[in-house]
Amino acid sequence: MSIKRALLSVSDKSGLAEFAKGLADLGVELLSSGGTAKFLQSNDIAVIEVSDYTGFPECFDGRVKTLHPRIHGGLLQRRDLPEHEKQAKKHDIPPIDLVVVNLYPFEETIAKPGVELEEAIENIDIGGPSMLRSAAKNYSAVTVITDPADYDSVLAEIKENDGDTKLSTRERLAWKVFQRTADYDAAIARYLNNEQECAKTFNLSLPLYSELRYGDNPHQATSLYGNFGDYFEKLHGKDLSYTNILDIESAAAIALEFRRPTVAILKHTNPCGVGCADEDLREAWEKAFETDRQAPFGGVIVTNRPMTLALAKVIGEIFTDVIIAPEYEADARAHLQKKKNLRLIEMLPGVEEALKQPTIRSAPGGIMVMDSDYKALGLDGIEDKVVTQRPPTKDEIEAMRFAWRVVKHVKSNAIVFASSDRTLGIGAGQMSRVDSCRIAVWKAKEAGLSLQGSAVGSDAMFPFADGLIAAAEAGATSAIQPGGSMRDQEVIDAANERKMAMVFTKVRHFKH
Ligand code: 93A
Repeated sequence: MSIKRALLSVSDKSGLAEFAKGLADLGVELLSSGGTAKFLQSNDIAVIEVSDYTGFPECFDGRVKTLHPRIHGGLLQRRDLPEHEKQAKKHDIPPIDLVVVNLYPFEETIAKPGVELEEAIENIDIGGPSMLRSAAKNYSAVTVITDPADYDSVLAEIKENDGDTKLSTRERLAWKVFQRTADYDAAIARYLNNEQECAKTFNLSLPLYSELRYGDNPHQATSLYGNFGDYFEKLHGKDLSYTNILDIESAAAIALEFRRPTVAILKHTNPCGVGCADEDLREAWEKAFETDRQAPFGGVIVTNRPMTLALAKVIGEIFTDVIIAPEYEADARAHLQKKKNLRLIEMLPGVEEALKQPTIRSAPGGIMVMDSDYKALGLDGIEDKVVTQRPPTKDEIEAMRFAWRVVKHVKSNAIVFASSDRTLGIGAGQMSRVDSCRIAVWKAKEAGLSLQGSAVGSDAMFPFADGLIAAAEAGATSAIQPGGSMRDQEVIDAANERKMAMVFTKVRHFKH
């Protein structure tokens, strides 16, 4: 039996014209779905459109093109059963001997960053796999090709083999088809499972933004949902991981806390140092870096001004994982891009709005949705919030403001020593506040920085006087904290005894 009729319906049209021409030259009648028919006709190859062949138009935006008994009957009818032959005659369903189908590019579609669920769904091919499977099931009589790489060898075989393929070839091609449709369906299932996990967890239908490099650890797979790309753009460097995303969020939040040109260095979402300057970003960097010259290794650097070549050159000297800026001057970017693995991130306009969105965390069996802490600060009317006998000097107020803006972004329990334009010592994430205070004092000493006349900021109340006393003994002359402890009076007394000025913001900035 020789091949008389072929059906061609492909998304990837490479190599198709030559193959179809070869078939037409052998006298094979060609049927094609709309786009493929147009493509072949534009290559001067005669085809019958499937809609003419079935007498039924393509409909529902092309969702139904080839799903018709005249097509599937043509593919599935057995050639060795008289009963099938009878039915084929009765219903006027001639046999189709060869099928060439490759599928809507589902995998390529979902690999695009920021792809919407709707676009992904429209790229799920139904008619294509159906034809492939019908033909592959009937491989005893039907040749089925889904890989353009098979065109040449199949055509050669048809020519050499009296107008038909060998059974062994058809069997191999059928196996290839089922492998392909299985892979295709697996990709769809994987994608929808992720979508549903997200929808289930957040009761939101956020699109998958991208799979991340990995989670906290390499064995933890992590996916990012939503519109991250609307706020941050990666200009250069390795793929982002879960910890990168957390760091980027923390870094942006700190940098945008300040109006003056600011540089902050972070590690594991905590600032190692923050510095402000009037103009020169390098000066801001120096102040930030002096706070801690060791911890920034492998860290994150952020600035709230366009990255200059001068700053790029100094920070390019230390090993950094991620750099974030609202813009990069061309020479600064070129300089930093010399480092293959360094990730360069641009903060896009509107990022402050994103930081004001609620914080979502998993909880056993559900999720917690919490207002963002980005909005509240607690510095308004700071002069009226003094609780000590001595009011703060202007400098002390500025230092307290600085300490408060930073301590808000440090993991609790958090203590920050600062002057008006820089951090001097940071103690983060300890189980007792007094230990955070001791660590901040020790870090300042290690960095060779004097805490004399500094302000100490505490993200939550001092529950006892000991933390405040430790700060005073280290040289702090002003303190800023929410207040609200049962022992507030003891803490105020300790401050008064040491002639400190202290402010109660009445706003707490725990960060867990
Ligand atoms: O939308 S579908 O799921 N419904 C169909 O009936 C159908 N028939 C063929 N997809 C369908 N196809 C696919 O269209 C093929 O698998 C192929 O990828 C593509 C070719 O369409 P066109 O010939 O219009 O470019």
